[in-house]
Parts: sequence; C-alpha cells; structure tokens
Amino acid sequence: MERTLSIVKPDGVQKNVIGEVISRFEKNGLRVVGLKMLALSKKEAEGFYIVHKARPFYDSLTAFMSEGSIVAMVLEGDNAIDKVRTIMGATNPKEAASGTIRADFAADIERNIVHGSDSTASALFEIPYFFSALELA
Ligand code: 3AN
Repeated sequence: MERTLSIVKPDGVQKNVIGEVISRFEKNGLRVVGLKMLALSKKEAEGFYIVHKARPFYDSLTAFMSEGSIVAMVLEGDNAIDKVRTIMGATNPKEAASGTIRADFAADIERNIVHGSDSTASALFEIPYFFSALELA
C-alpha cells in the first residue's frame, strides 16, 4: 500500500470536474483517505512548489494555484503514486494519452487540472503540507 497527494487545481474546480477527477481515481482502485477544499495564499502555493523555485514558470504557477479554491486529497492503493500519474496523463495535455484527465480537460501545460506527487519523497513532503495524521483515515 502506498499513499500519494493529489489536488484538483483551481481550473478543475472552475470547470466543475471535482467529482469526475475523484471518480476516475476511485474507479482505478484508489481509496480516498483524506479530502478537503481550501484556497491557498500565494505564499502557501510557493511553499508547496518550493522544488520549482528556480524554474521560469514558478511565479505564474503559484499565482494560478492561488487564484481560487482547490481540492486536496490523499489517495491510497497499490502503486498509488504511479497509478495517479498514469490516470492524470502527461504534464503537457498535448502529450497526454487519450482518456487521461489532462487530455480530456486541461487547457495547457500550466492550467492542467490536477496534481499528483511524482515520487515517494514528494508524497512524504506533500501529504503533511495539507493533512495532519488525525485527518487521514
Ligand atoms: P507534474 O504536475 O506533471 O508533476 P511538474 O511537477 O513538472 O509536473 O510541474 C508542476 C506544475 O508546474 C505542473 N502541474 C504545471 O502546472 C506547471 N508546469 C510545469 N512545466 C511547466 C511549463 N513548462 N510551463 C508552465 N507551467 C509548467
């Protein structure tokens, strides 16, 4: 069993696909063990994406991530980290396999609907960024 953090980003909330995203995870055998809706401040978005601090898109990405409500969740299952990334599709929706969340709903490489931890180390940083142990089933 493995746990990973996923986020329905502000564009996903705006496009009314919160349920669709969660449903795709559930249909692929992942369990939701933590779930919350919240809005990040710019500073909180910067903290979350601190690994991307040196990237040219850091300011734009963190502005986007703080422009509206998001839904953060912890998903549990066999191979959960890779499974979530497969269901999401490639970062750039133009390269995302058909039938993936990003191919179906994402506008571009930044506004790409959904986040999923990219490694065990990332999940270990990202899960407690949003959830305390008491908030996880
Ligand atoms: P992923 O979310 O697929 O793991 P990362 O971790 O490389 O992708 O990037 C984190 C986020 O930064 C992406 N979800 C996307 O919103 C944004 N991003 C990544 N690359 C670019 C880029 N070249 N231009 C603008 N935004 C980007």
